[in-house]
Amino acid sequence: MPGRPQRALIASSHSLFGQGLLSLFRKRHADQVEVVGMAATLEEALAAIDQLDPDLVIVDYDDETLNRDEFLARFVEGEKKLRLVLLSLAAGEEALVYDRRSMAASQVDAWLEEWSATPGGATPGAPAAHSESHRRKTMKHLILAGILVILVTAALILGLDKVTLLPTAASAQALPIDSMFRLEFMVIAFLFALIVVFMLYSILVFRRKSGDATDAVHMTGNTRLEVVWTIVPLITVLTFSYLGARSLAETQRIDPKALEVEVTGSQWSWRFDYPEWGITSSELMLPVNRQAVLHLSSTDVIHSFWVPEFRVKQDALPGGEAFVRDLRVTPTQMGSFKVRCAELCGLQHAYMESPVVVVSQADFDAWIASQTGLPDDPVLRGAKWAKDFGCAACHSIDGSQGVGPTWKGLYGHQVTMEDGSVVTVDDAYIIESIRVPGARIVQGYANIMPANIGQDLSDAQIADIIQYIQSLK
Ligand code: HEC
Ligand SMILES: [Cu+2]
Repeated sequence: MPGRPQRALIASSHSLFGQGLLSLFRKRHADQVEVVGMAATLEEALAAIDQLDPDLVIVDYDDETLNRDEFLARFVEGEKKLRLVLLSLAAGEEALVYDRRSMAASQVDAWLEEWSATPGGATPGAPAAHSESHRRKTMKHLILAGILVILVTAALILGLDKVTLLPTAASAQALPIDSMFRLEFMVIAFLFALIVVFMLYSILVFRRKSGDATDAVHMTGNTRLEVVWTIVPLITVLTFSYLGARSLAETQRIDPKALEVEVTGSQWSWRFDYPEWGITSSELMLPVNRQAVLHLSSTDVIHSFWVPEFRVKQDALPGGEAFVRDLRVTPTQMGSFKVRCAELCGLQHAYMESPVVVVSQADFDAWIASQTGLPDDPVLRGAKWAKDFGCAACHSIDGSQGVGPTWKGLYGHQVTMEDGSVVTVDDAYIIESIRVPGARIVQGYANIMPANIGQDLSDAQIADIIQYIQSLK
């Protein structure tokens, strides 16, 4: 392998430096390095370079009278490119080479060999930005890592497509939301692959070989790369905010013929009123393919109306008219779903679910007809009010313990209050309990019955509830 020995010029004002190297090369590397001359100053070196045309210049790193920065500026960074080695023999066991790299004296031999075995190649230890073979190697790494990024991205997109994060999409509003999700997953998959592939590739391919104590190549920056990694994320974020705003507008598009439903959340149930027909229901019945506008409010704390199949979600706020929020859904699939409360709202928050049923227009009309006629039996009516107004969330009718006392056998019984007084349950007591829940508190229970739950109940409805409670023996 070794061809013609490298022609070296030694620059040092200390003759010992040159003599030492000279004898080292003569003894050990005669076939690799031939010292063609020695220079004590920069001027001498310049003259010698012109005359002798050496392949490389070895500069005494520690020589203060020699200006090594001048050498670097002229021959590494300047016009005339020349292989330049800065060698320090002063630092005891350490030899310093080319300014940024230091190596143990024991490594210098191996380094010299590697160095002379690559004629025309880069000076080992020097940033070899201009070498053709280095460029080829860099390209090879980039192409390999690029292919890996594409493969990992594709695998991630396929994998993420298989994961069902959300149930079937059952509303028109779900479409723009799901397509945003898909797009975001793709970009996320690509960015994840880009970062992780390059990181793992570097960790594996460029890991330190055993016995190598050298520093890595010194880099001060790469303007092109920095501009790219600022502009690309900027464009990505701007694109997503534009697409997001467009999708949001699409989910809020108003259909003037929308079906109006008033949705009231209270701890811990939902109530649905259809003002057009004066219907109150504990389940949300919707006709398919017709937009429904839900006017959301709350009687107590903040709740959040969420049917995952419809994708859209909106808080239900207490505070009256001014705080009513609208949510628009156009169901596209018939079937039974569930509305959940998506805002932690107290003890039974997790069970604050109500049925949502999407039916054909004909079935919807039939349901409306069946709801408008009220049963003649006040007990049946009372049961309906207890369900529709959410009393059942806290009061059982079978004697089991709930958040509130059971209604089974309540009427006519003696109840002990918090202050020790005893009350016999009659109409007046029940009316008071509903209208002013905080007036008297049953012993062993907290004062958590919603204070304004009674405000939407008429006296007649309360009378029905009393009959209903009376019937629960
Ligand atoms: C968030 C839970 C909750 C809801 C909803 C609720 N209550 Fe209550 N209720 C309680 C608790 C707790 C008590 C016992 C403490 C008290 O006296 O305020 C109670 C007490 C009562 C009592 C007195 C019972 C007794 O044993 O003396 C009546 C009657 C009553 N509620 C009726 C209703 C009616 C009617 C509704 C629906 C319109 C309703 N409650 C909704 C929690 C609730
Ligand atoms: Cu809630």
